[in-house]
Amino acid sequence: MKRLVILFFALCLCTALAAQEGYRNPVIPGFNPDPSVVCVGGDFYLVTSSFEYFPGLPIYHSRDLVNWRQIGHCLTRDSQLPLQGAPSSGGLFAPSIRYRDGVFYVICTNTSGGGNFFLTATDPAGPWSDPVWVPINSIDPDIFWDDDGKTYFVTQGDQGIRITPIDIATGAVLGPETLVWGGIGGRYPEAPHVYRKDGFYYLMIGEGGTEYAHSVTIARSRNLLGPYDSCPFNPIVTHCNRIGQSNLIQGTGHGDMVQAPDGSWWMVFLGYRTIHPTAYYHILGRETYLAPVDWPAGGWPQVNGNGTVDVVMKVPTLPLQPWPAEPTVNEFDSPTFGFEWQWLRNPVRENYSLTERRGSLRISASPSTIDEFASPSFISRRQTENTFVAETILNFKSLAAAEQAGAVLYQNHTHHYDLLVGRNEAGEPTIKLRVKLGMIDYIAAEQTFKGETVRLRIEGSPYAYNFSFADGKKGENFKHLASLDTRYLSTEVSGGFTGVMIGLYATSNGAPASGKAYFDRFEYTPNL
Ligand code: 6LW
Repeated sequence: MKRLVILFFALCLCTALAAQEGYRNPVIPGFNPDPSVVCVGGDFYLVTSSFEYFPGLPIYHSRDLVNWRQIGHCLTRDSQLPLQGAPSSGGLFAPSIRYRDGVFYVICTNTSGGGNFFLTATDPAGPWSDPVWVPINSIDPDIFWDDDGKTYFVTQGDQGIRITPIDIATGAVLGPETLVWGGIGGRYPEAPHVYRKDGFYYLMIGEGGTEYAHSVTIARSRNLLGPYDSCPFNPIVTHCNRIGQSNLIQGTGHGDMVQAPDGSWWMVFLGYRTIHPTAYYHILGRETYLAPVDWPAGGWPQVNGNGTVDVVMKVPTLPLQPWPAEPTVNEFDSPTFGFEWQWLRNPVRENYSLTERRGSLRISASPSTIDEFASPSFISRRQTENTFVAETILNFKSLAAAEQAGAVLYQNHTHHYDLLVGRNEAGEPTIKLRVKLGMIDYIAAEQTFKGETVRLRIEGSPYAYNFSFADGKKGENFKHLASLDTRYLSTEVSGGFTGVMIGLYATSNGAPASGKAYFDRFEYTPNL
């Protein structure tokens, strides 16, 4: 009897440990839109779009769909990713990731050079192949292999979703395209993915456009090329209804589904966190969200019960396997950049060095500026929470006159706040806070200070960014320079498909450049 009681409690403990309760959305914060996911064995791999940023298409790994770590990028060579002159929110649009016979496939569109393509790799951390281009003009491509062994290119179009047989070795089109489904009438039917289940082909898409009217809808057919019947309770995901109207999360749509090793189904999709349920604007861009899917045999998928999600998700999860926390301080004592760092377009590599001065990132000033579609001396990482502290130590001794360096909050080339150090006409070290909002371009604050090293600090809060600085490497008494509204860096104001990036920058503003800036430390501490 005693043994039975112990066995019973052990069993309860295991089941409690196995199916753990709850997780926090977004599962990948900061601008990580248009997520696509695949499961191979017990591992999940997910890619998101990256537009004009280089390297392209971050790839993430997880063992529980909740905890994700970045394992690299799919496009890391200039030969793979021509982004010269790509406009803000140009470049790489929505990707798809799929797996077949030991090979990973990532399918995407470079809207600034080449169009649709796919890459292959046997190791998702790379290296990935050079692009195989597919001569079909569209965005949001995916690939589906049917029982007939043929490969089909599934993509969007003005009238709806199109399916075309292609040669997976060359990308060549092998037959006519078939328009299979136009959605339920929402704007921009896009982001198609096909799933084979219980004798049906399920076609899932995004509709409504990537703003507040966004949604996910689904249809099914017994034949890949249709006709498709729409799900009677479409849309299966949206916050554009009475249930979702006061939710902090808005714009939910563009999803992809995956079956976990335990047979459970899940959906990843994009959405964004507004500043407050009554303050309808967002600065972090579109992030990656996760929801459980109840998909009965021969039935329709139901997402988290009512098609909406919350930041705090009180639902059973797969056994949670968290990764070690990302360090908040970077002393630049590694010879290579971490995966979180991104350049605007194809970088001028000689303008950056992590080895020239140990423990420092050297950025050489460039005539190019972040106001143009060029490759400025600018490297950045995603702002992932509305509340954060970012700080860096800048030694600007080697900057030439009229050259500037510092930290930037960058939404796009027309909307950014620049905390820059240089020298004034009298040669005095000067810190300036520049506000660039479209045609509005002015210096919000300016101060002179002593020395050639300065600590720059930016504190983010939902409604305001606070800018301050301290003289010298060890300076502790930070002087408040100014506070600026977050609203004006929001997507609602600036447009675009990305999110705020926190960057390090050096420029000669168009003049011939010769100077260097040394960043001795970078700290980014997000507050959940
Ligand atoms: C993406 C399209 C979309 O390709 O926005 O949200 C485009 N939907 O599906 C860029 O993210």
